[in-house]
Amino acid sequence: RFLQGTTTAALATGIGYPIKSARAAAEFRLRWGFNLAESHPITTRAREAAERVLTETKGRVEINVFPNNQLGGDTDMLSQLRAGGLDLFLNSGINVLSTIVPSASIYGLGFIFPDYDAVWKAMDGELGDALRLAIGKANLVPMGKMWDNGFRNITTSAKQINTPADLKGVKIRVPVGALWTSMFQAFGAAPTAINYSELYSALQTKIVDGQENSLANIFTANLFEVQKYCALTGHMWDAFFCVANKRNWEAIPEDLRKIIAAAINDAAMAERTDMATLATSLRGDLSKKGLIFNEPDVAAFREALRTAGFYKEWRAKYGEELWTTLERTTGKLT
Ligand code: X2X
Repeated sequence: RFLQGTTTAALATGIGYPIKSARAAAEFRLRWGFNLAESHPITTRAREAAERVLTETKGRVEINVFPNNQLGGDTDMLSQLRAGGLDLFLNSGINVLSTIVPSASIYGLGFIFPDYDAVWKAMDGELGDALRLAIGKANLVPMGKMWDNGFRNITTSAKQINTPADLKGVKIRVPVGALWTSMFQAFGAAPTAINYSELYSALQTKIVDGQENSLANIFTANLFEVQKYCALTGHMWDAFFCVANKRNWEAIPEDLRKIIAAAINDAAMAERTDMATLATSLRGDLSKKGLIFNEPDVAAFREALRTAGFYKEWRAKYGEELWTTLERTTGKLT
């Protein structure tokens, strides 16, 4: 490929191009998009992975990282990924990815993981493997390790949420995935599915009164500016799959693919540690920003889901095989 015009011109004129721009053009240029803010650890670790890939492939593979919905919201990015304009996409299995791989959302069922040990045992194990298999059948190539998106808590602006009854009729934003809408309907709230790219403005203009997310996202997306209360419900845990467009991925030679996958998976592991570290300080940081925290009785929220028939309904949707795989790691749920 003849893509070296800039380099040649820079050398010929002797103007001070930094060394980086003077390297030979990469054989493979990949676009990697996701919704998280620039300051989120996922972005930092994704950029690190891209640097490592460039070094280890001796410049043959250049990954361009587009955080913060720079390429459009999740719904748009998923279309771009499927069409091949986007090569790599980080997305929650409960979010838009579930619109093409419904089973990928199963780990988002409310209150199924007590802590991170339980989470990673399931997602790095049999349950995660089953979901990666399902994603593979949809012509997407999942990397082996998921990226932590945290346990989720509910924020609101008008009133504090202490019990499930407090959620009655509350207009709450949820991501674009059927499980999320279903869960907040089961709580008695009025959920609206909105992409993360539109979340800040939806809260600011009061299209919705509240939302639910990890403290890391509440912090890095500045949601504390447009929310007043945070109820520490920890109602579900979420993470991102890194998925590649199959055709584009298979066009890359095997040895280079190995380097890319290893760099991405190592970055995911480092990001998990970042999130664990952040978890110890975010509540304090957000309090300083004015967010008012409360710790509701979480059992009441779980009971509200059970009473509404939420687990039964989703058991039927996921099917007995996947449900059994899930319960092998979580214990009996219904
Ligand atoms: O959209 C969200 O709330 C986010 C960033 O947490 C997800 O992608 C699920």
